[in-house]
Amino acid sequence: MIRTQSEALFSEALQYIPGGVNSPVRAFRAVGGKPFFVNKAKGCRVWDVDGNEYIDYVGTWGPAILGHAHPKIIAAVKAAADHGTSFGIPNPAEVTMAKLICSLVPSVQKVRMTNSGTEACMSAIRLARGFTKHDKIIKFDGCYHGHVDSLLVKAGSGALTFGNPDSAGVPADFAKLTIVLPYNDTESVKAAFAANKKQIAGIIVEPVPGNAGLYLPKPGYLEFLRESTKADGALLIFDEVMTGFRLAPGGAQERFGIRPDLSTFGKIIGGGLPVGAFGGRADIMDYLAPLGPVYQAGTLSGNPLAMAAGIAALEELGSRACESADHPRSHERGYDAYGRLEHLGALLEAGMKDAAKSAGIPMTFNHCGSMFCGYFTSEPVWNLADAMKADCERFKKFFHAMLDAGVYFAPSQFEAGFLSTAHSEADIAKTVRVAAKAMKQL
Ligand code: KE4
Repeated sequence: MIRTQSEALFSEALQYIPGGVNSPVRAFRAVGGKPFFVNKAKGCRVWDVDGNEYIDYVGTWGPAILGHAHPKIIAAVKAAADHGTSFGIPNPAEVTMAKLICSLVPSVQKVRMTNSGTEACMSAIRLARGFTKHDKIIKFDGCYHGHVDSLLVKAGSGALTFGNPDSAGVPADFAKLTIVLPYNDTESVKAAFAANKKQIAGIIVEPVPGNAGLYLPKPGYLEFLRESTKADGALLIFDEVMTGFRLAPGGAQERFGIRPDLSTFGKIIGGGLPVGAFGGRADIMDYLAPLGPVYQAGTLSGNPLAMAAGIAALEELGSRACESADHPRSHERGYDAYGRLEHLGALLEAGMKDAAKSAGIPMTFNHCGSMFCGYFTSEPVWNLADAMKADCERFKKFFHAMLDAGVYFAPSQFEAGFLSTAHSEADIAKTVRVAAKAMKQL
């Protein structure tokens, strides 16, 4: 594929933006080569500045669950923009959004909007510490909760008592209050609570981790985290920035039947505009300013354009019929967005597994609803250590072969892929056909 205009833009970007990008994963460092620049997106496709078309399985990292430029979202943003872009004064859309989130997610009795998932997770951690008056936090390796100082932490030498910074600029003293444990492992959680009795403010966890590829909770694991936190007076915080409103209308907590104390959200509820949110039990949320002693704020929190886009997205997701003329089942009444996403996820998994088998390539393909990751390993992947066994060199070759054939997967073996209601069975058939061909060259 010719990408001369993207290359020229990247050279220019490198002069003004660190690494030429506003978020590191976009720089293609994990797959080599140079990023392409997009100036148009519609449905499940994006077009780069050289006019190349790609079937998009990144979906701007989750927000585009209805596909790009969904007409109802675009219309909502245009209508809202005519009345102003920001007020810094309460606006009706904030109430509509809060009621929608509370109605869709039963564990959320009150919710506060932010401008990113990072802010949501940072605020939820501060709230958990303020409410419990405990300082330590447990997180899991491979889980990402935004670039929060206290969460950019890797397992420390005293793994059960404190962590070490996972980024320059994070003071060791900050990291010491964060304990990092292996995901899907119950013994380490028991040992951490035993070694830190009544010192843990909370566990923050991606219920279905999507930031080291994608792996699932083992049966009973999330229930175990719920009981362990309750027994010690710690809070259970579900980071549903990625899974929220995607894995079910009420997110992973609905899919797996868990009631966390707090949850964080983002992505889908902004319809592609900057957004985050955190919510949960009213007795905890009421510790927030201006009611309580935990301070949290944001100039653009509840921004009217982001609210309009997010409300349109949630209402469309909840509508009973998915509007997409080219989908063979869209005419069926009651064939709703979530049923369709499950169907497409299963179709992609079956096709990719067949492609790998026919090419004689070891691949573990994990999926949960419309989130997925194909790891180039023959081993099952249940945590970060398993994921690290994947053949990244093979992934790099596969990624570029797919990209040159017009299929855009996440530019890292350690990222999740996302389906949308705008993907069709024909798109998946093409993707699988191209993947089978690419795998034969690996
Ligand atoms: P943001 O601050 O990027 O809105 O959200 C941070 C965040 C928090 N929690 C989870 C579970 C997340 O997946 C994220 C952000 N996800 C990444 C995808 N790996 C965003 C892509 C990027 O960083 O450019």
